[in-house]
Amino acid sequence: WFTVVLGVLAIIPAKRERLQALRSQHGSVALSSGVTVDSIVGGMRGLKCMVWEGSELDAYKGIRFHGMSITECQRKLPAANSGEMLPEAMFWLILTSEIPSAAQISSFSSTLAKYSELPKHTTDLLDSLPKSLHPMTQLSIAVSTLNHDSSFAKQYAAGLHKKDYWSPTFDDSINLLAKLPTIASRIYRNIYDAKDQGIDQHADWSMNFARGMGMGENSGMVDMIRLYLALHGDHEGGNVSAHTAHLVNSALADPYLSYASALNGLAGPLHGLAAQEVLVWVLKMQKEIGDDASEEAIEKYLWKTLNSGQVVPGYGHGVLRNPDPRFTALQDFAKRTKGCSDDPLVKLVIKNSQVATKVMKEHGKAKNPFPNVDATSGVLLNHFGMQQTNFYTVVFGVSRAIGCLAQLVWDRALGLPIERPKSMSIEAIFKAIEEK
Ligand code: FCX
Repeated sequence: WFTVVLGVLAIIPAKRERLQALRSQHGSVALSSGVTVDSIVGGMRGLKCMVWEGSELDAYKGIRFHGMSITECQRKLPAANSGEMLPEAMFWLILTSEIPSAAQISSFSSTLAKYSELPKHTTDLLDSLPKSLHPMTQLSIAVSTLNHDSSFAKQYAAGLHKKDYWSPTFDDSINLLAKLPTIASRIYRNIYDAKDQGIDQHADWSMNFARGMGMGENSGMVDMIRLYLALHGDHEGGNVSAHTAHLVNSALADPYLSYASALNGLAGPLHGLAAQEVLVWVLKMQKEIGDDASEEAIEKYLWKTLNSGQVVPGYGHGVLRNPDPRFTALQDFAKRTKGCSDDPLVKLVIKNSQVATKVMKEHGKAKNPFPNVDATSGVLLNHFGMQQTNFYTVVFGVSRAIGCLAQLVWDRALGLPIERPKSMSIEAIFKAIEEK
């Protein structure tokens, strides 16, 4: 092991130099139509190379669900009695491009409740996992086990015609949506010893999620979960979780295996885990500089993070070049919910959002100096009673299924092929440029 490590260490500086030279000398050279060296070595930023039906992301306006902004969705989608839009209505819109009626959503919520029960092998496995295992790992494991009863896998093995793949994909997707809150809340109870209030067959998806965590009577939390699940559902297809689900499913792995893979990507700190990272970072800041910290003290704390080579969690974005409208929607929720904006930690997050953008601009590296959704989601979950920061990405994981699973249905209905982009070594790219 040691000799191999030494061998790798010896060649890292030279390889880094070659990559740097490639970018600085030939970054804008296109190797195939529209595909520059920069896009090949730069994480394929902005490369238009996949179909995604449910939503589109504009760098300045933010997310649109079949053309509708978040505010329009809040106005037009069926809502709970409290007025908060229902995430299952967002799923319907994303999948069908139609605004469902209240009656359709009420019946859909009941369907989700009806299929929410988990198979015994899944609950036994979940109950056997160590409490110290990260809840995202537990979620991904549990979702994978549902593949045991996949309609798609069974019908495919029995010789299903290609044109019908979408139908069992749809069945598995609805079944998975129904079961995700049950899995997530079981993980919550197993790790944090909460009380199970049981599934209410007449309640909506979010209420049953909250009930599974013993929070069904906490109306602020239930509404926060409704909004959170609706907002995080889809953010077009290029992000790590969405793209992973689409990629893995393109090999005709069933929706459970595809979505479990997406969850493993969501668990990365530059993606969904940022929700957890933000609150951990803010709590450390609070401990170090206090609740009522001055702008100078916040600024100093931000520079300390940046100067130690770490990212400021909750800031920056691969596509957005303005404050994230999902961030704004959550901040609006805090403003209209009694007591929320008086919470010292919520106040600190708001103050930080003003100072951080200024510091990020001065730092000059991030193309987007503004807050993304993760900058504020955790502090609100914390306000309503979910203090367990390492569970925040699980809530994200329940939500992101909305967009990923709707797309898998379309992927199979449209007969999209297995994904197989072309890769090249650094030297092969140099050679291709020379030969041009
Ligand atoms: N703090 C410090 N540096 C940052 C930064 C931040 N918040 N955001 C970007 N940068 C740095 C990058 O690390 C990169 O540095 P490098 O040149 O040394 O590699 C440089 O600025 C340019 O990056 P940029 O093109 O602006 O951003 P990317 O598309 O590469 O990355 C993410 C986008 C979101 C990964 C990046 O902004 C980041 O790490 N943010 C913090 C983590 C976070 O909040 N993630 C959640 C994002 C999202 F909302 C979600 O998926 O949920």
